[in-house]
Amino acid sequence: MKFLILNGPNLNLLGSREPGIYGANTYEGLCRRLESFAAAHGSAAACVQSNHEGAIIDAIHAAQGVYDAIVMNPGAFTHYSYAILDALKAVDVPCIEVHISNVHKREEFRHKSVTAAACVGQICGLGLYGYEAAMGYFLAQRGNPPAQT
Ligand code: CA2
Repeated sequence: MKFLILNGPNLNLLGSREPGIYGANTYEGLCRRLESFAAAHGSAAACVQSNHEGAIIDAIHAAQGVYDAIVMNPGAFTHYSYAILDALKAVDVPCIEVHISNVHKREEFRHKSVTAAACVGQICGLGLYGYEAAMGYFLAQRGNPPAQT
């Protein structure tokens, strides 16, 4: 499978601040980990991160016909971007929304996702493993489940 791993605003700062919430791993480390996970399952992962809503929308549009699945952490756009919701609805590429932290244990405004309605499902609170869990779901759907570790 070909995965697009799409991360939104501020996730490029992973590992540099707020390790109590987001862990100590860097964004680059996350990308290498997910590329390795994909390769170990006969797949490929491309990582894209942007702090700009329009660039995320462009990446979703460009995924059509190129990627089999999107694993997306829209960052704070999760909570208010109807434009990203519409972009997900406009393409045929299935998406799982991932949040590193358990948004339901945090501020009220983080409890609502407007983008999850266009996703197959949502994973939160599992740290960086959530991205692999989402990829594992798609692999299993394709009859190629990841080995249990
Ligand atoms: O838990 C998540 O993955 C979030 O999507 C992260 C977003 C936040 O706005 C969502 O409510 C939940 C924020 C990402 C900020 O990432 C940082 C990473 C390291 C240092 C500072 C920010």
